[in-house]
Order: sequence, then structure tokens, then C-alpha cells
Amino acid sequence: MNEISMKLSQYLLKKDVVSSWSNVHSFLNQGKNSGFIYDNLFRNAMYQVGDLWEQNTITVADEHLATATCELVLAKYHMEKVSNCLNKHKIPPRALFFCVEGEEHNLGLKMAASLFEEFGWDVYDLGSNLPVDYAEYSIKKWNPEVVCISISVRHHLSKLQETLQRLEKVNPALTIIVGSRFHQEESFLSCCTPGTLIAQDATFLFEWLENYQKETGRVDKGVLL
Ligand code: B12
Repeated sequence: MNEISMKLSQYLLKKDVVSSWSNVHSFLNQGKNSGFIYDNLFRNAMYQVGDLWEQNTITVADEHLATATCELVLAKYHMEKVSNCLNKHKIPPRALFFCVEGEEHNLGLKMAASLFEEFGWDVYDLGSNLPVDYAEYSIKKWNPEVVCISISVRHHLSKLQETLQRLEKVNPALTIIVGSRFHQEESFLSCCTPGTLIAQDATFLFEWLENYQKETGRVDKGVLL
């Protein structure tokens, strides 16, 4: 785990929102982008909290408190970035977000949704534990261009496979991005369909969004769709 996330994990465990925020803000002032901040600060701080829990150094209650504080600081970060949107689309493309059925770990999903919003997309975040029937229903209802899914617990992998297969039938042209801490594992990769885009982290997504922006800009002679 890197040094820069250590401080943040300690602030989160102490419910110190003010120090957490000034720690995050100092990296914003250094010009770091959201991909960097989500991966190197927030994610690694939460992994650190997980490690401390595994080592029995902290309790489940401490872990819950750190998660709640992290959610608060993430929300503040989201507001700061969204008011300063990187791009204003005339007709914003739409993206839909959810965690596979049963999955309660939603911080990675929140970061992804926030990044899309930072790039000016129209974001529909349906949060954790979305039954597959409702994922199908929501795609028909909102007709997004991109669907983003998050998964963190190994025993939800079979649900991921079912979800991907069913969603591709609803709209074969849909871009589906799945983000997971399992991104390199064969058990995860074998659940993804050939068309699935696998996101290892927020930095990958940041670059994907930048490329999307350049490409749509190029197609429309600089006028974003
Ligand atoms: C906080 C936490 C919780 C919180 C979650 C709260 C919340 N709102 O998310 C609570 C307390 C609810 C919880 C519950 C459980 N947890 Co838990 N939890 C964690 C912990 C400590 C941190 C998770 C986290 O927030 N990480 C930070 C996020 C940002 O990281 P991330 O998800 O990997 O996201 C990054 C990338 O993967 C990627 N990404 C992820 N999703 C997406 C999506 C898109 C679209 C994109 C582009 C990118 C992307 O980008 C992100 C940024 O880099 C981890 C420890 C760990 N090492 O992960 C355990 C961990 C994930 N939990 C674990 C377990 C076992 C559980 C429980 C079963 C415990 C229990 N007995 O009840 C339950 C399961 C609940 C459920 N049904 O899902 C295990 C999973 C092991 C496994 N078998 O897979 C872990 C690894 C702990 C451990 N070492 O055992 N947990």
C-alpha cells in the first residue's frame, strides 16, 4: 500500500472529515486528476482499512465508520468536481450504473459514476445490489449508451455472467464496462463476454472518457454531441 493513502486511512478511521478533505484537496491543488485521486487516495485508503480489519487491528465497527466517512468525503469531492465539469455536451450521452445482484460494495461504482458526470455525461446511478430483472428494465427505460457494473465479492461472479449475457440480448450495441478488484483473475475474466470492457481502476476509466471525448469531438468537428 502506498504512503499517500496511509494518512487518509487514519483520518477516515478517526471520522476526521476535515483532515480527510484537506488531504484530498492538497492533491487536487497539485493538479492530480480524479483517476489518480480515486485510485491512489480513496481506494488505497479503503484497502488499507480492509487490511487492518483482516489483521484484527480494527473491528467491524471501525471499518463501518471509515466507510461512512469515506462516503461523505467522496460526496464532497463529487460536488467539487461536478461544479467544475470538464466538458459540457450539447446533448449529454447517458450512462447507467449498478452493482450486480447481492453486491453491497459500491464505492468503486460511485467513483465511476462521478467520473462520468465530471465529463458531462447524464448519469443514472442505481447503486448496490440491483436484481438482473431491474437492470434489464432500466436499460429499456433509460436507453443508455454505456452501462457500468461493479463486483467485489467472489461468490457473485456467476451473477455477473448471467447479467452480462442477459443485457447483451436487450441491446447488442450497448457498451458494457465492468470494474472489479478481480480484473486479472481467470475466474472473473471467464464470466465476461467478448464485448465486455474490463476496467481495472479509475485511471483506466479517466483515459477511456478522455478518448471518447476526443473521438466524438473529431467526428463532429469539435462540436461535442
Ligand atoms: C468497506 C468494505 C465493506 C463495506 C462496503 C460498504 C460500501 N458501501 O461499499 C461493508 C461493511 C458493507 C462490507 C460488507 C461485506 N464485505 Co467487504 N469489504 C470492504 C473493504 C474493506 C473495502 C472495499 C472498498 O470500498 N474498497 C475501495 C473501492 C474503491 O475499491 P474497489 O471496489 O476495488 O474499486 C476500484 C477498482 O476495483 C475499480 N472499480 C470497481 N468497480 C468499478 C466499476 C467501474 C464501472 C469501473 C470503471 C471501475 C471499478 O475502480 C475502483 C477505484 O480504483 C474490502 C477490502 C478490500 N481489500 O477491498 C472488503 C471486502 C471486499 N469485503 C469482503 C467481504 C467478505 C464482505 C462480507 C461478505 C462480510 C460479511 N461477512 O458480511 C460483506 C458482503 C456484503 C455484500 N453482500 O456485498 C471481502 C471479499 C472477499 C471475497 N470473497 O471476495 C473483502 C475483500 C475483505 C476481505 N479481505 O476479506 N464490506
